[in-house]
Amino acid sequence: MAADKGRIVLVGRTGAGKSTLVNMLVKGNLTPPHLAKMGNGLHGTTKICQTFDGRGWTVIDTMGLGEPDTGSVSNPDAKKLVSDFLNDVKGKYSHIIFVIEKGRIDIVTGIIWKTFLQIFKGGETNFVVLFTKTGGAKWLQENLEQIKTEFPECKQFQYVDFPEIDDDPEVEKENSEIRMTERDRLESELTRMFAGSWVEPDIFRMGDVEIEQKAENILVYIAKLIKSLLLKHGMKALQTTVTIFVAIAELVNVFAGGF
Ligand SMILES: Nc1nc2c(ncn2[C@@H]2O[C@H](COP(=O)(O)OP(=O)(O)OP(=O)(O)O)[C@@H](O)[C@H]2O)c(=O)[nH]1
Ligand SMILES: [Mg+2]
Repeated sequence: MAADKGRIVLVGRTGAGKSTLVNMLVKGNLTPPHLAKMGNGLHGTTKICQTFDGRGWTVIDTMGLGEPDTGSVSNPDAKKLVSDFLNDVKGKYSHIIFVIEKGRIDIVTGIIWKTFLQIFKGGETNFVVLFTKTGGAKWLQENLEQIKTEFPECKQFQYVDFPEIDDDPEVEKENSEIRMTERDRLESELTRMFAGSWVEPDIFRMGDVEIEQKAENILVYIAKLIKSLLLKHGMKALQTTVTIFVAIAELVNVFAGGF
């Protein structure tokens, strides 16, 4: 099907709501069977990058970053993980969307955002930061000025709330209508934003060798970033599973030479 509305890539932390967005945009509703499997937000559900077409959209769903369920990943695997990711998201886009669950702007989200900036360098004009589970427009309106300072590289901010499927048919009927209204509003906002202008991030033109190099650079970059954050905030602040693509310990060993 022709992607006349746009071609979107969704990137963000585990459980942010990327696959839910795929289902709403490409299928139009959350009625099972789902196109993209959705999770409970705790463990990574989407393990690979997948492209979906429908309702005029092409949407690339990516695996959640930040909380992989595997433990430590060895360096060659880490590099392959990143270069595979780069190859999967290499493309032209109408919207490059960073998806965040409301209330989850913290150090981990900060690291993922900075990694996102590295991955999609050259595509900045079409960046969107999209907050999910906001419970309406108010939260973003009230916090927009602060949020803009957290994401200075981005010029477009949006919110959405697609309530989860409810077992009670009466409640579900209402939820389904809310989701449809939300979908239509979000779609018209997305269409308004860039009105047919697409971007080609730098990786779009890269061959295999350059992608390999970029993957290496990104790993070194993340390692340095984490090292500086550790120095600034101390180990405690980062003792969660800060494991963007690979385990911290691995990054430390390989690139940073210990802390
Ligand atoms: N209330 C509400 N719940 C949402 C929204 N978006 C997603 N959820 C719920 O959040 C959970 C995770 O959603 P997913 O769409 O699987 O998240 P994901 O970003 O694809 O997660 P990974 O594949 O693990 O990276 C599910 O229980 C969804 O029903 C939203 O806008 N509002
Ligand atoms: Mg998913």
